[in-house]
Amino acid sequence: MNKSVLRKMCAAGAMAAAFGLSSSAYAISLGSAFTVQESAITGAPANAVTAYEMNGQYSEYLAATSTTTFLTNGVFNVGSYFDINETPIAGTSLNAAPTAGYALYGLFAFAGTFAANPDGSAVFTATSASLQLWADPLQNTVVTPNSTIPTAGTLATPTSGAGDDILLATAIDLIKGEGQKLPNAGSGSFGGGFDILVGDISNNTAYFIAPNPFYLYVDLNGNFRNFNFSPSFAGTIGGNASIYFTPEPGSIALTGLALLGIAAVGRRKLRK
Ligand SMILES: [Ca+2]
Repeated sequence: MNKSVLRKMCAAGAMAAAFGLSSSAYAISLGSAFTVQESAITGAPANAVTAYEMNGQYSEYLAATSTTTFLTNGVFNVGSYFDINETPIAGTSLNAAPTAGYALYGLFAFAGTFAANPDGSAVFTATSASLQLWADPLQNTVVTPNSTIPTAGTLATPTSGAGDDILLATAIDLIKGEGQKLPNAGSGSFGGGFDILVGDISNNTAYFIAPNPFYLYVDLNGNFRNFNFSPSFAGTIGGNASIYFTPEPGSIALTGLALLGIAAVGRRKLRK
């Protein structure tokens, strides 16, 4: 087993642990394969891409709305699809030159509670989340996080170039959402982040071929190092965004039952 696969499996285990999910179905399904058909995007040639992750950069505006509650909204831009070894997949139209090329971006808004500690660390618990994933065929959309405190769930609005954009997925159902800021001293390159799992996704099935339906797991690792909790705070944080897909647990359960059925049939055949 190569290191990246091991890391992926450990990451899935860590996600499951972070979410307090004892179900092995979750542990094995986070970061599972998904397939998109690029010709669903205006101008892109037919090309079915099977990937394990969307990876890119994000920016969010994070603000306290009281000593215990926060709101954040942000934008991520997908740089590449990643394969199971976390290597960018070549030969796709994602971020390729016009007119075949297209961009992908996401908009998110989370609300919840937080607890700040004397050492500068803090823990966030999301209580609501909304997320949209968009394709930008002309690669011309300009959108940045709302830098004022919006209403909970309000997504950033593009300032230009959104007329050609195609809505690929919408989620308003928070399954689980947690965040943390590490202590001020000795934090690493990022120092904090959010892990958000959303479901009840309405998606463009011409683009997202499989799995359907799916959950989206958004892993944000941001530069929280200079973010000062007093505990009042407001500011912009940027970093790395990883987006994973996972079949909805209902479909996993059905698949598991189907596999059990196949196994049972196999044993019966062996006995004959
Ligand atoms: Ca556009």
